[in-house]
Amino acid sequence: VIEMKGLYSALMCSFDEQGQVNEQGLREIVRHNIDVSKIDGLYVNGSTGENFLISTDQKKQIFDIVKDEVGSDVKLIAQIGALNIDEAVELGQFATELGYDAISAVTPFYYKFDFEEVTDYYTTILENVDNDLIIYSIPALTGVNMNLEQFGELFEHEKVIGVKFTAPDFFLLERIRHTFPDKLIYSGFDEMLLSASVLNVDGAIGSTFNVNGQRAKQIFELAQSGQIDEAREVQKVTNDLIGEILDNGLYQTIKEILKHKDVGAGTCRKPMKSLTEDGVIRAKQMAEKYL
Ligand code: NAY
Repeated sequence: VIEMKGLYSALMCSFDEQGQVNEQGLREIVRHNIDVSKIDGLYVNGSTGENFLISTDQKKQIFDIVKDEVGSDVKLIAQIGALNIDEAVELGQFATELGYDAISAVTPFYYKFDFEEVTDYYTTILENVDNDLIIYSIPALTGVNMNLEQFGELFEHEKVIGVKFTAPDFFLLERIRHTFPDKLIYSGFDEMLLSASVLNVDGAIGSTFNVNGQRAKQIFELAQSGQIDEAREVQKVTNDLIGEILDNGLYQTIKEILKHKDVGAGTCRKPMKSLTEDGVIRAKQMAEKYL
């Protein structure tokens, strides 16, 4: 698992006005992440990829294009979690055959599943997909909160190699880190990267790394070498930017910033709204000020 450590962009996807995948734009986003943001890997079809707004065929199309563009330049994690368990298995098999380094699955959401059901979901995926798996925990969006013991139960399966931990709970994060030193922990909130890095996470997965990857890497590396004052400075600038992005509309603004870098990032899928004219101007100002 050591080679899976590092910083991963939660990859954006480019869509055209009809909501179809824009292949050229998607390839440009991938290249920007590798060549400019200098990330170690890509987390494909996560929340940031608007995964829960698109069809199974589109998910496969994206897995395909991204693998084709990346080759073996950086690590690839395929987010395959879905409420339809058959779809999750099918996508897991698909991404594994394409050569993705690991799969990841969001906890099942919406119906307020209990832990027995969550365990059954992961077991079904693990029994049917021949790949390592990273749990994707994002309680604020899924409603699924797991405690230390429950993470421990899921980690007992040797193919469960880690967790993408997207929660502002540093008590739990520290307990997981301490209790499971051999599992991979990826921090999921970019604005808390320094705090998570100090607790010795193995990496991070973030939406803003699509544009701010170099700073994210600095924060992570400075924290690892104990240069906390310097890391805090970079986190401060990063959070100035993230604050402005969140105020203006998260995914729309990151796409607009990418467009100012000549990356064909396209639009967001409905029902996500488009930026207003003012929002477009603000994104341009962010691009000029920070990137
Ligand atoms: C995903 O699956 O794409 C992620 O969850 C990546 C983590 C991001 N979470 C969400 C919900 O977008 O990067 C974060 C987040 O956008 C960022 O910290 C701003 O809050």
